[in-house]
Formats: sequence, structure tokens, C-alpha cells
Amino acid sequence: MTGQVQSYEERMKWFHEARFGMFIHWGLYAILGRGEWVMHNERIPAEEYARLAKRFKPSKFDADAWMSLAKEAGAKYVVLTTRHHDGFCLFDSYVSDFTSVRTAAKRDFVAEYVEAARGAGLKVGLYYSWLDWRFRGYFDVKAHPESARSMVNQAQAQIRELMTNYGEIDLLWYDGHWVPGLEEDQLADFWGAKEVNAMARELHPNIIINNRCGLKEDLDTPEQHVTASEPGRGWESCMTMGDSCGWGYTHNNPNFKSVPQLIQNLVTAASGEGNYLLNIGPRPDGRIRREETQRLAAIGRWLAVNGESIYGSQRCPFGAGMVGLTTAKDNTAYIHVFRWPKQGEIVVPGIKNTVERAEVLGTGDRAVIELRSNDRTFLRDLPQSPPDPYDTVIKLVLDGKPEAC
Ligand code: FHN
Repeated sequence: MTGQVQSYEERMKWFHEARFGMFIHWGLYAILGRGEWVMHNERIPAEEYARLAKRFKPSKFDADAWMSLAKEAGAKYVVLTTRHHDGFCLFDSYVSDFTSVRTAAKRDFVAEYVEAARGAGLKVGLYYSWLDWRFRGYFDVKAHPESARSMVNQAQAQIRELMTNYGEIDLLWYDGHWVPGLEEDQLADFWGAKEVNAMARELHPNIIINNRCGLKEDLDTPEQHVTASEPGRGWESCMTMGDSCGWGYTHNNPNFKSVPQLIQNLVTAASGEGNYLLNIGPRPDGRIRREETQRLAAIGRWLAVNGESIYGSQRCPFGAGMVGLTTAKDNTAYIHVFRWPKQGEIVVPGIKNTVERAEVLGTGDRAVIELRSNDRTFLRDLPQSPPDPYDTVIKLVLDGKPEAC
């Protein structure tokens, strides 16, 4: 593949600029509608579970529609589960018949997904689960060493197929590297992750690889919580839109997060120079449920107005007092107001800079800036009611890079 090997900072540049991605958990488990752990949690025998492949003929699958939803949401990259823990591949593999190409669907969904993502100008991420519940060697390596070995061999071969057969890949999103009975520091050797990642980097010199392979690699991946890594270290919080019972399609998933919750998670990630990878679990026929499309569209509308405060955001050395969070970019700081004060006056403590202008993104409403004791900057004469119901962003143009005091 193309391109000079870039430094870590250079390789991570698009990722930091992106800040928001769409995660897609899709596969046979969608048919049962009880989440992607159904085979394991209901102890469904592998041969019985495999029969689902006969019913997996997603008539409404449209990769372009998925990608336009991601674009509409303001996402800059996508990550699809090419294989989850059940071992079923959404791509053509020469080391397994348990694939969407060699069963009823007779389609290479990864090929269609990659093409659609590129066509939409989105960066391409591939999720791959190392573990495969079909191998009894997974559950007891010592008792079934041959089975464990074949599981490892299959994983290594399939990662090479994904790195070879689908053009330029921007992000390799591993998962499921944990193995019963093995310690974290034994996992990289068990999977041969060092050699596999060297192969992936050989084929894709600027690829970003996450830390779910027993090695740190490029990216920390907190799950279902938004927790920053130390400055300079790439991190990305992945999260379900519903509660954590299912990343894959779940029939009756009552607890969908609200739009303000989702936007505030995105802002929390951006304020720590991290990314937010928000998940959808498409239906078995390929369509995306209304609860997910509506929330993504709402986030997209918010980003259309406030995106400058998120994309490529940097940490801001001063906070937003009681009203929310801050992000920054060059000589600008952004006050994200989650809790709009009744009197239309906001106090931002600890700004060392001179605030040259303060205006509400989207409406252009200007605030009167007043400095008071204890380095308190008062932003007054703001509208009485919040210009944005989810997060009103006030842009502070400063006399230099943001500094705190
Ligand atoms: O077991 C998986 C789970 O099904 C889902 O894929 C998440 C997504 O990050 N990862 C694992 C749980 O940590």
C-alpha cells in the first residue's frame, strides 16, 4: 500500500481531527435480536447457532445508506464488526466456510462497506474479534491445545486477508483478545500479536491499531465510559446508544440514551482530546432502527452548527465553572453550556488571556465581557433561555493560546 511511514503524531492526525465515529455491530446474532453475546449467554451449541447463517439474507442491506447516515451524523470514520466472537465473517475467507460469502447471503459485506465508506469520504475501520467461541480450545487452552492453535492460526490468516483484500484500511479495531486462564501479559504471545501487527503495518504503514491485542499500540479504548488518557496518547471511548445489554440488534431495548447525554459524551471526549465511537446495531435485514437514526440525525444537526468546537479540538487549560465543559483550538476557547443559567450570565473562572470576543455559535449572540476579582470572567447579556437545548457553545476569541490562572 501507499505512503511513507509517518510518525505517531502524523498517523494520528486524521483521528484527532475526526473526534466522532460510528461503530457498527452486525451479524447473525441480529436475527435473534437479543444482542451479540446470545450464543455464549444462552449456551447455544455451535452447530445449532451456525444454522442461523441459512436465514441471514439481509434484503435491505445498503452500505451507502449506512454511510450517508454516518455523514448526516457528522461522523468522520466508521468501524464495522467484520467478525465477532461467534466466528461468523462478513467477508470472504479462505480459512473458513462460516462466512456471509459461503452461506445464504452470498455477499462480501466488508467489500461493500469499505467501498461505500470510501465513496462517502469516511475513514475505514475494521473490527475483528480474536476469540472464537466455536473453538473449545478458547475455553480451555491447556485441555485443548490443538483447538487453541487452530483458533490462533485462523485469526492470523483472517487478519492478513482483511489487510490484503480490501484496499487501504485506516483503523484496525481488535477486540476479544482475552483468554480464560491467561494473564494480560501472556495474550500478545498467545495470539502472536507482535508479528500480526508488523504484517498489518507492512501492508498499511499509516494504519492505527488499538490496544486490544495484549500490546499498547496506538489507541486506548475505554468502553461505556468516557475516560481520558494522558496527553499525547490517542484514546477513543466506544459506547452503545441503549444500555450495555447489547451492541448487536436487541428487539426490546428500552433504555436508549437521550440526545443531550450522547452529545455531552461526545463533548466530554473532545474536551480530553479523545474520540467518541457511537454504536448502532442494525436489524437482521440491514435496516437501521428509528431510535438510532433519529439520535444520529440530531447529533448531526448539532455538529453542523457547533462542529468547530469538536473537530480537531484540544484540551483547554481552564474549565467552564458550573455550566459545562471547555474545548479549545488555537486562540479560541469554547464554553459548552449544558446547564444554561436563568439570568443569562455565565461565570468562567481562571482565564489568564484577554477575552476579545464572546459569541454564541449558531446565533451570533454577543456577550458582554466583564472581568471581576479572583480572575472571574463574566459573560453577561446572554439570552435568558438556552439558544441550543442540548449544549449551547460560546466561542471565546482570545489574545493567544488559552492559558489558565
Ligand atoms: O464482548 C465485546 C462486546 O460484544 C462488544 O463488541 C464490545 C465493543 O467494544 N467489546 C467487547 C466487550 O468489551
